Amino acid sequence: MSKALDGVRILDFTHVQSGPTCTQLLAWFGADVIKVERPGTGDITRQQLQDIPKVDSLYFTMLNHNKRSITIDGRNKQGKEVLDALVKTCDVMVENFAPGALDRMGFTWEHIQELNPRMILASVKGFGPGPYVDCKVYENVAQCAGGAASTTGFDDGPPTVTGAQIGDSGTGVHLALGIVTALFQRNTSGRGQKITVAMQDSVLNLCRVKLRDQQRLAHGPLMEYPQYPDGEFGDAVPRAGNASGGGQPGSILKCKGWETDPNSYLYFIAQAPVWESICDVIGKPEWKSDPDYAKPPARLPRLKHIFDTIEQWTMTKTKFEAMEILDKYDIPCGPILSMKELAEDQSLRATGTVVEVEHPTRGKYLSVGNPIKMSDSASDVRRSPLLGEHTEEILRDVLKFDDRKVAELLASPGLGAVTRMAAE
Ligand code: CAO
Repeated sequence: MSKALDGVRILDFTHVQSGPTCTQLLAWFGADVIKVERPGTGDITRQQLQDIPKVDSLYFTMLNHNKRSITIDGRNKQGKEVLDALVKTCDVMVENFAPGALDRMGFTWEHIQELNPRMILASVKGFGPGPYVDCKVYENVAQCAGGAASTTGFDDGPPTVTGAQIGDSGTGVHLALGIVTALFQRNTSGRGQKITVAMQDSVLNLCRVKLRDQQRLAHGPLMEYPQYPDGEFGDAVPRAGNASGGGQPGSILKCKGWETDPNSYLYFIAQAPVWESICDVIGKPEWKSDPDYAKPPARLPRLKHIFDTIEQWTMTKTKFEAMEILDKYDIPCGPILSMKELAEDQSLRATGTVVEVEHPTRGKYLSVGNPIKMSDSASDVRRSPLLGEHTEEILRDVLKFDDRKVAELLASPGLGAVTRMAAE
Protein backbone atom coordinates (compact mmCIF):
# COMPACT_ATOMS: atom_id res chain seq x y z
CA MET A 1 0.00 0.00 0.00
CA SER A 2 1.34 3.45 -0.83
CA LYS A 3 1.52 6.13 1.83
CA ALA A 4 0.00 9.59 1.90
CA LEU A 5 3.34 11.44 2.02
CA ASP A 6 5.36 9.19 -0.28
CA GLY A 7 7.84 11.35 -2.20
CA VAL A 8 8.02 14.11 0.44
CA ARG A 9 11.53 14.54 1.82
CA ILE A 10 12.07 16.23 5.15
CA LEU A 11 15.26 17.74 6.52
CA ASP A 12 14.70 17.15 10.20
CA PHE A 13 16.76 19.54 12.30
CA THR A 14 14.71 18.87 15.43
CA HIS A 15 15.64 17.72 18.90
CA VAL A 16 14.05 16.85 22.26
CA GLN A 17 10.26 16.37 21.93
CA SER A 18 8.23 19.04 20.14
CA GLY A 19 9.94 18.92 16.74
CA PRO A 20 10.56 15.15 16.75
CA THR A 21 6.85 14.54 17.46
CA CYS A 22 6.01 16.46 14.29
CA THR A 23 8.53 14.74 12.04
CA GLN A 24 7.70 11.29 13.44
CA LEU A 25 4.05 11.79 12.44
CA LEU A 26 5.12 12.82 8.93
CA ALA A 27 7.44 9.80 8.72
CA TRP A 28 4.54 7.51 9.68
CA PHE A 29 2.61 8.95 6.74
CA GLY A 30 5.48 7.99 4.43
CA ALA A 31 7.73 11.06 4.29
CA ASP A 32 11.47 10.36 4.04
CA VAL A 33 12.68 12.05 7.22
CA ILE A 34 16.41 12.74 7.41
CA LYS A 35 17.35 13.62 10.96
CA VAL A 36 20.43 15.83 11.24
CA GLU A 37 22.36 15.36 14.46
CA ARG A 38 25.52 16.79 15.91
CA PRO A 39 28.48 14.41 15.38
CA GLY A 40 29.44 12.48 18.50
CA THR A 41 26.47 13.36 20.67
CA GLY A 42 23.36 13.63 18.53
CA ASP A 43 19.96 14.59 19.88
CA ILE A 44 20.47 15.28 23.59
CA THR A 45 17.60 12.92 24.48
CA ARG A 46 19.61 9.89 23.28
CA GLN A 47 21.38 10.13 26.62
CA GLN A 48 18.62 11.54 28.84
CA LEU A 49 16.62 9.39 31.27
CA GLN A 50 18.63 6.37 30.16
CA ASP A 51 17.34 3.12 31.65
CA ILE A 52 20.11 0.98 30.08
CA PRO A 53 23.67 2.34 30.06
CA LYS A 54 25.02 3.37 26.62
CA VAL A 55 21.76 2.47 24.89
CA ASP A 56 19.57 5.09 23.21
CA SER A 57 16.97 6.12 25.77
CA LEU A 58 13.28 5.38 25.44
CA TYR A 59 12.84 9.15 25.37
CA PHE A 60 14.71 9.18 22.05
CA THR A 61 13.55 5.89 20.56
CA MET A 62 9.86 6.63 21.16
CA LEU A 63 10.03 9.99 19.33
CA ASN A 64 12.20 9.13 16.35
CA HIS A 65 10.70 6.10 14.63
CA ASN A 66 10.85 5.69 10.86
CA LYS A 67 13.63 8.30 10.45
CA ARG A 68 17.17 8.16 9.03
CA SER A 69 20.05 9.75 10.92
CA ILE A 70 22.95 11.72 9.43
CA THR A 71 25.57 13.47 11.55
CA ILE A 72 26.50 16.97 10.40
CA ASP A 73 28.26 19.80 12.19
CA GLY A 74 26.29 22.77 10.91
CA ARG A 75 29.03 25.22 11.82
CA ASN A 76 31.76 23.46 9.86
CA LYS A 77 32.48 24.43 6.20
CA GLN A 78 32.01 20.90 4.83
CA GLY A 79 29.05 20.34 7.11
CA LYS A 80 27.40 23.46 5.70
CA GLU A 81 28.12 22.25 2.18
CA VAL A 82 26.23 19.01 2.87
CA LEU A 83 23.40 20.92 4.53
CA ASP A 84 23.13 23.25 1.52
CA ALA A 85 22.88 20.20 -0.73
CA LEU A 86 20.17 18.71 1.50
CA VAL A 87 18.20 21.98 1.49
CA LYS A 88 18.23 21.86 -2.30
CA THR A 89 16.83 18.33 -2.41
CA CYS A 90 14.31 18.39 0.46
CA ASP A 91 10.74 19.70 0.49
CA VAL A 92 10.51 20.70 4.13
CA MET A 93 12.99 21.73 6.80
CA VAL A 94 11.79 21.39 10.38
CA GLU A 95 13.65 22.87 13.35
CA ASN A 96 13.08 23.69 16.98
CA PHE A 97 16.31 25.36 18.03
CA ALA A 98 16.33 28.22 20.48
CA PRO A 99 15.43 31.56 18.82
CA GLY A 100 18.16 32.77 16.47
CA ALA A 101 20.22 29.54 16.47
CA LEU A 102 19.40 28.57 12.88
CA ASP A 103 20.30 32.08 11.66
CA ARG A 104 23.57 31.95 13.60
CA MET A 105 24.38 28.71 11.79
CA GLY A 106 23.92 30.63 8.52
CA PHE A 107 20.56 29.12 7.56
CA THR A 108 18.49 32.29 7.36
CA TRP A 109 15.14 32.15 5.59
CA GLU A 110 16.69 34.22 2.78
CA HIS A 111 19.55 31.75 2.32
CA ILE A 112 17.15 28.78 2.37
CA GLN A 113 14.88 30.42 -0.22
CA GLU A 114 17.86 31.21 -2.42
CA LEU A 115 18.86 27.55 -2.39
CA ASN A 116 15.33 26.22 -2.83
CA PRO A 117 12.35 28.52 -3.40
CA ARG A 118 9.96 25.58 -2.92
CA MET A 119 11.31 24.83 0.57
CA ILE A 120 8.88 24.95 3.49
CA LEU A 121 10.66 26.00 6.69
CA ALA A 122 8.74 24.90 9.78
CA SER A 123 9.78 26.04 13.25
CA VAL A 124 8.69 25.52 16.83
CA LYS A 125 9.50 28.37 19.20
CA GLY A 126 8.44 28.91 22.79
CA PHE A 127 6.73 32.26 22.27
CA GLY A 128 5.58 34.32 19.33
CA PRO A 129 6.61 37.96 18.83
CA GLY A 130 6.37 39.87 22.11
CA PRO A 131 8.28 40.30 25.36
CA TYR A 132 9.34 36.63 25.59
CA VAL A 133 10.18 36.00 21.94
CA ASP A 134 13.84 35.24 22.68
CA CYS A 135 13.20 32.79 25.55
CA LYS A 136 14.05 29.12 25.53
CA VAL A 137 11.03 27.05 26.49
CA TYR A 138 10.38 23.52 27.72
CA GLU A 139 7.09 21.64 28.13
CA ASN A 140 6.02 22.82 31.56
CA VAL A 141 6.93 26.44 30.85
CA ALA A 142 4.56 26.31 27.89
CA GLN A 143 1.82 24.72 29.99
CA CYS A 144 2.19 27.54 32.50
CA ALA A 145 2.40 30.35 29.95
CA GLY A 146 -0.41 28.98 27.79
CA GLY A 147 -3.11 28.92 30.48
CA ALA A 148 -3.13 25.19 31.24
CA ALA A 149 -1.48 25.30 34.67
CA SER A 150 -3.60 28.13 36.06
CA THR A 151 -6.75 26.20 35.17
CA THR A 152 -5.59 22.72 36.22
CA GLY A 153 -5.72 21.31 39.75
CA PHE A 154 -7.92 21.99 42.73
CA ASP A 155 -9.14 25.29 44.10
CA ASP A 156 -7.15 24.96 47.32
CA GLY A 157 -3.94 23.79 45.63
CA PRO A 158 -1.23 25.37 43.44
CA PRO A 159 -1.34 25.61 39.63
CA THR A 160 -0.70 22.12 38.24
CA VAL A 161 0.88 20.78 35.08
CA THR A 162 -0.65 17.81 33.28
CA GLY A 163 1.02 14.54 32.28
CA ALA A 164 -0.13 14.97 28.68
CA GLN A 165 2.66 16.78 26.84
CA ILE A 166 0.45 19.45 25.37
CA GLY A 167 3.33 21.94 25.14
CA ASP A 168 5.75 19.72 23.27
CA SER A 169 3.78 17.01 21.51
CA GLY A 170 0.74 19.30 21.20
CA THR A 171 2.86 21.88 19.37
CA GLY A 172 4.41 19.18 17.20
CA VAL A 173 0.96 18.09 16.07
CA HIS A 174 0.01 21.68 15.25
CA LEU A 175 3.24 22.07 13.24
CA ALA A 176 2.57 18.86 11.30
CA LEU A 177 -0.79 20.28 10.20
CA GLY A 178 0.95 23.52 9.16
CA ILE A 179 3.40 21.52 7.05
CA VAL A 180 0.86 19.42 5.17
CA THR A 181 -1.24 22.55 4.61
CA ALA A 182 1.79 24.37 3.18
CA LEU A 183 2.58 21.37 0.97
CA PHE A 184 -0.99 21.52 -0.31
CA GLN A 185 -0.73 25.26 -1.03
CA ARG A 186 2.60 24.74 -2.80
CA ASN A 187 0.79 22.61 -5.36
CA THR A 188 -0.89 25.76 -6.66
CA SER A 189 1.53 28.55 -5.63
CA GLY A 190 4.72 26.72 -6.58
CA ARG A 191 6.38 28.42 -3.61
CA GLY A 192 7.47 27.32 -0.17
CA GLN A 193 6.72 29.31 2.94
CA LYS A 194 7.79 29.81 6.52
CA ILE A 195 5.67 28.31 9.31
CA THR A 196 6.13 29.11 12.97
CA VAL A 197 4.16 27.60 15.82
CA ALA A 198 4.71 29.01 19.30
CA MET A 199 4.28 26.56 22.17
CA GLN A 200 2.38 29.16 24.19
CA ASP A 201 -0.09 29.57 21.29
CA SER A 202 -0.59 25.82 20.91
CA VAL A 203 -1.30 25.34 24.60
CA LEU A 204 -3.71 28.27 24.57
CA ASN A 205 -5.45 26.76 21.54
CA LEU A 206 -5.90 23.56 23.54
CA CYS A 207 -7.17 25.65 26.49
CA ARG A 208 -9.76 27.38 24.32
CA VAL A 209 -12.64 26.37 26.60
CA LYS A 210 -10.99 28.15 29.51
CA LEU A 211 -10.83 31.42 27.56
CA ARG A 212 -14.53 30.80 26.86
CA ASP A 213 -15.12 30.49 30.61
CA GLN A 214 -13.07 33.62 31.32
CA GLN A 215 -15.59 35.58 29.27
CA ARG A 216 -18.61 33.78 30.73
CA LEU A 217 -17.36 34.77 34.17
CA ALA A 218 -18.19 38.41 33.39
CA HIS A 219 -21.87 37.39 33.23
CA GLY A 220 -22.07 35.45 36.47
CA PRO A 221 -20.67 32.44 38.30
CA LEU A 222 -19.69 29.34 36.36
CA MET A 223 -22.44 27.07 37.57
CA GLU A 224 -20.84 23.79 36.50
CA TYR A 225 -17.66 24.58 38.48
CA PRO A 226 -17.22 23.09 41.98
CA GLN A 227 -16.94 26.64 43.38
CA TYR A 228 -20.69 27.04 42.71
CA PRO A 229 -22.84 27.68 44.73
CA ASP A 230 -20.94 27.94 48.01
CA GLY A 231 -17.41 29.01 46.99
CA GLU A 232 -15.87 32.20 45.71
CA PHE A 233 -15.07 33.25 42.16
CA GLY A 234 -12.32 35.82 41.59
CA ASP A 235 -11.68 37.71 38.37
CA ALA A 236 -9.94 34.81 36.58
CA VAL A 237 -11.10 31.30 35.70
CA PRO A 238 -10.43 29.14 38.76
CA ARG A 239 -9.12 25.58 38.84
CA ALA A 240 -12.08 23.27 38.36
CA GLY A 241 -10.71 20.04 39.82
CA ASN A 242 -12.22 17.18 37.87
CA ALA A 243 -15.40 18.97 36.79
CA SER A 244 -16.27 18.53 33.15
CA GLY A 245 -15.16 21.30 30.80
CA GLY A 246 -18.24 20.92 28.60
CA GLY A 247 -21.96 21.50 28.88
CA GLN A 248 -22.62 18.18 30.65
CA PRO A 249 -21.58 17.94 34.31
CA GLY A 250 -19.00 15.27 35.12
CA SER A 251 -16.77 14.06 37.90
CA ILE A 252 -14.23 11.41 38.89
CA LEU A 253 -15.81 8.94 41.29
CA LYS A 254 -14.37 6.24 43.53
CA CYS A 255 -14.93 2.62 42.59
CA LYS A 256 -14.58 -0.63 44.52
CA GLY A 257 -10.96 -1.02 45.66
CA TRP A 258 -10.14 2.70 45.69
CA GLU A 259 -8.67 2.39 49.19
CA THR A 260 -5.68 0.41 47.86
CA ASP A 261 -5.66 1.04 44.09
CA PRO A 262 -4.89 4.67 43.20
CA ASN A 263 -6.59 4.24 39.83
CA SER A 264 -9.80 2.59 40.96
CA TYR A 265 -11.92 5.50 39.73
CA LEU A 266 -14.38 6.20 36.95
CA TYR A 267 -15.17 9.39 35.07
CA PHE A 268 -18.93 9.80 35.14
CA ILE A 269 -20.86 12.25 32.99
CA ALA A 270 -24.37 13.11 34.13
CA GLN A 271 -25.55 13.65 30.57
CA ALA A 272 -29.00 15.20 30.42
CA PRO A 273 -30.53 12.90 27.75
CA VAL A 274 -29.82 9.81 29.90
CA TRP A 275 -30.66 11.36 33.27
CA GLU A 276 -33.63 9.06 33.84
CA SER A 277 -31.47 5.98 33.24
CA ILE A 278 -28.89 7.35 35.67
CA CYS A 279 -31.60 7.71 38.34
CA ASP A 280 -32.72 4.10 37.79
CA VAL A 281 -29.18 2.65 37.79
CA ILE A 282 -28.14 4.35 41.03
CA GLY A 283 -31.43 3.51 42.77
CA LYS A 284 -32.92 7.02 42.85
CA PRO A 285 -35.98 6.68 40.59
CA GLU A 286 -37.76 9.41 42.60
CA TRP A 287 -35.27 12.00 41.24
CA LYS A 288 -36.88 11.63 37.80
CA SER A 289 -39.93 13.59 38.87
CA ASP A 290 -38.48 15.63 41.74
CA PRO A 291 -38.35 19.32 40.62
CA ASP A 292 -35.01 19.68 42.43
CA TYR A 293 -33.45 17.03 40.19
CA ALA A 294 -35.58 16.50 37.09
CA LYS A 295 -34.16 19.29 34.87
CA PRO A 296 -30.49 20.25 34.26
CA PRO A 297 -30.70 23.85 35.65
CA ALA A 298 -32.22 22.54 38.90
CA ARG A 299 -29.34 20.08 39.26
CA LEU A 300 -26.54 22.65 38.90
CA PRO A 301 -26.56 23.90 42.53
CA ARG A 302 -26.76 20.27 43.70
CA LEU A 303 -24.00 18.70 41.65
CA LYS A 304 -21.84 17.85 44.64
CA HIS A 305 -24.70 16.01 46.34
CA ILE A 306 -25.64 14.30 43.06
CA PHE A 307 -22.10 13.04 42.40
CA ASP A 308 -21.68 12.00 46.05
CA THR A 309 -24.85 9.92 45.66
CA ILE A 310 -23.74 8.39 42.36
CA GLU A 311 -20.42 7.59 44.03
CA GLN A 312 -22.20 5.55 46.68
CA TRP A 313 -23.26 3.33 43.76
CA THR A 314 -19.91 3.29 41.88
CA MET A 315 -18.11 2.31 45.10
CA THR A 316 -20.02 -0.97 45.04
CA LYS A 317 -18.56 -1.86 41.61
CA THR A 318 -15.09 -2.09 40.09
CA LYS A 319 -14.47 0.53 37.43
CA PHE A 320 -14.89 -2.12 34.73
CA GLU A 321 -18.13 -3.50 36.23
CA ALA A 322 -19.56 0.02 36.50
CA MET A 323 -18.49 0.75 32.94
CA GLU A 324 -20.21 -2.37 31.62
CA ILE A 325 -23.50 -1.52 33.35
CA LEU A 326 -23.46 2.18 32.41
CA ASP A 327 -22.57 1.40 28.82
CA LYS A 328 -25.80 -0.62 28.46
CA TYR A 329 -27.73 2.59 29.16
CA ASP A 330 -25.53 4.78 26.94
CA ILE A 331 -24.37 6.71 29.97
CA PRO A 332 -21.05 8.32 29.02
CA CYS A 333 -18.31 7.23 31.38
CA GLY A 334 -14.74 5.95 31.31
CA PRO A 335 -12.39 4.06 33.59
CA ILE A 336 -9.27 5.79 34.91
CA LEU A 337 -6.66 3.62 33.21
CA SER A 338 -3.12 3.34 34.54
CA MET A 339 -0.14 3.23 32.18
CA LYS A 340 0.25 -0.43 33.15
CA GLU A 341 -3.31 -1.17 32.04
CA LEU A 342 -2.81 0.74 28.79
CA ALA A 343 0.45 -1.09 28.07
CA GLU A 344 -1.34 -4.42 28.51
CA ASP A 345 -4.53 -3.48 26.63
CA GLN A 346 -4.98 -5.98 23.80
CA SER A 347 -7.35 -3.83 21.75
CA LEU A 348 -4.79 -1.01 21.62
CA ARG A 349 -2.21 -3.57 20.47
CA ALA A 350 -4.58 -4.82 17.79
CA THR A 351 -5.06 -1.36 16.29
CA GLY A 352 -1.36 -0.49 16.40
CA THR A 353 -1.88 2.34 18.87
CA VAL A 354 0.44 0.46 21.22
CA VAL A 355 3.24 -1.34 19.39
CA GLU A 356 6.18 -3.51 20.33
CA VAL A 357 9.35 -2.46 18.54
CA GLU A 358 12.59 -4.38 18.20
CA HIS A 359 15.78 -2.33 18.64
CA PRO A 360 19.28 -3.68 17.94
CA THR A 361 20.82 -2.61 21.24
CA ARG A 362 17.84 -2.29 23.56
CA GLY A 363 15.82 -5.28 22.45
CA LYS A 364 12.01 -5.06 22.56
CA TYR A 365 10.22 -1.99 23.88
CA LEU A 366 6.70 -0.62 23.79
CA SER A 367 5.77 2.57 22.03
CA VAL A 368 2.72 4.52 21.00
CA GLY A 369 2.11 4.00 17.30
CA ASN A 370 0.34 6.33 14.90
CA PRO A 371 -2.98 7.35 16.46
CA ILE A 372 -4.28 8.59 13.10
CA LYS A 373 -5.74 5.68 11.13
CA MET A 374 -6.13 6.02 7.38
CA SER A 375 -7.77 3.50 5.08
CA ASP A 376 -5.35 4.05 2.18
CA SER A 377 -2.07 4.89 3.92
CA ALA A 378 -0.61 2.15 6.08
CA SER A 379 1.48 3.09 9.09
CA ASP A 380 4.21 0.70 10.13
CA VAL A 381 6.43 1.64 13.07
CA ARG A 382 10.15 1.13 12.39
CA ARG A 383 12.79 1.53 15.07
CA SER A 384 14.63 4.81 15.57
CA PRO A 385 18.03 5.14 13.87
CA LEU A 386 21.36 4.81 15.65
CA LEU A 387 23.40 8.00 15.62
CA GLY A 388 24.68 8.63 12.10
CA GLU A 389 23.47 5.24 10.95
CA HIS A 390 22.50 6.56 7.51
CA THR A 391 25.19 9.19 6.97
CA GLU A 392 26.92 7.36 4.12
CA GLU A 393 23.66 6.12 2.59
CA ILE A 394 22.29 9.67 2.43
CA LEU A 395 25.47 11.08 0.88
CA ARG A 396 25.29 8.43 -1.83
CA ASP A 397 21.61 7.85 -2.48
CA VAL A 398 20.05 11.24 -1.74
CA LEU A 399 22.88 13.62 -2.61
CA LYS A 400 24.39 11.39 -5.35
CA PHE A 401 27.97 12.14 -4.26
CA ASP A 402 30.64 9.94 -5.86
CA ASP A 403 33.03 7.63 -3.97
CA ARG A 404 35.79 10.21 -3.74
CA LYS A 405 33.48 12.89 -2.35
CA VAL A 406 31.86 10.50 0.10
CA ALA A 407 35.25 9.39 1.42
CA GLU A 408 36.40 13.01 1.74
CA LEU A 409 33.27 14.02 3.64
CA LEU A 410 33.27 11.03 5.94
CA ALA A 411 36.85 11.85 6.92
CA SER A 412 36.04 15.50 7.63
CA PRO A 413 35.02 16.93 11.01
CA GLY A 414 31.94 18.34 9.26
CA LEU A 415 30.31 14.94 9.46
CA GLY A 416 32.46 13.51 12.19
CA ALA A 417 33.29 9.92 12.73
CA VAL A 418 30.19 7.90 11.97
CA THR A 419 29.41 7.08 15.55
CA ARG A 420 27.27 4.07 16.14
CA MET A 421 27.23 4.96 19.79
CA ALA A 422 24.53 2.60 20.90
CA ALA A 423 26.17 -0.38 19.22
CA GLU A 424 29.62 0.19 20.72
N1 CAO B 1 25.68 21.40 14.30
C1 CAO B 1 26.13 22.52 14.84
N2 CAO B 1 25.52 23.17 15.82
C2 CAO B 1 24.41 22.60 16.31
C3 CAO B 1 23.87 21.41 15.81
C4 CAO B 1 24.56 20.79 14.73
N3 CAO B 1 24.14 19.66 14.17
N4 CAO B 1 22.76 21.11 16.48
C5 CAO B 1 22.62 22.09 17.40
N5 CAO B 1 23.61 22.99 17.29
C6 CAO B 1 23.80 24.22 18.07
C7 CAO B 1 22.76 25.26 17.79
O1 CAO B 1 23.02 25.92 16.59
C8 CAO B 1 22.92 26.16 19.01
O2 CAO B 1 24.00 27.03 18.78
P1 CAO B 1 24.14 28.54 19.34
O3 CAO B 1 22.95 28.84 20.19
O4 CAO B 1 25.40 28.51 20.12
O5 CAO B 1 24.21 29.44 18.17
C9 CAO B 1 23.32 25.18 20.09
O6 CAO B 1 23.64 23.96 19.44
C10 CAO B 1 22.26 24.91 21.12
O7 CAO B 1 20.96 24.82 20.55
P2 CAO B 1 19.68 25.20 21.39
O8 CAO B 1 19.91 26.52 22.05
O9 CAO B 1 18.48 25.06 20.55
O10 CAO B 1 19.69 24.02 22.47
P3 CAO B 1 19.55 24.08 24.05
O11 CAO B 1 19.77 22.68 24.49
O12 CAO B 1 20.38 25.11 24.69
O13 CAO B 1 18.01 24.49 24.26
C11 CAO B 1 15.63 24.21 23.96
C12 CAO B 1 17.01 23.53 24.10
C13 CAO B 1 14.62 23.14 23.66
C14 CAO B 1 15.28 24.93 25.26
C15 CAO B 1 15.70 25.22 22.79
O14 CAO B 1 16.15 24.57 21.65
C16 CAO B 1 14.35 25.87 22.51
O15 CAO B 1 13.89 26.76 23.23
N6 CAO B 1 13.71 25.47 21.39
C17 CAO B 1 12.48 26.04 20.93
C18 CAO B 1 11.32 25.62 21.77
C19 CAO B 1 11.17 24.11 21.82
O16 CAO B 1 11.10 23.42 20.85
N7 CAO B 1 11.06 23.61 23.03
C20 CAO B 1 10.72 22.22 23.19
C21 CAO B 1 11.64 21.59 24.09
S1 CAO B 1 11.17 19.93 24.33
O17 CAO B 1 10.65 19.46 22.94
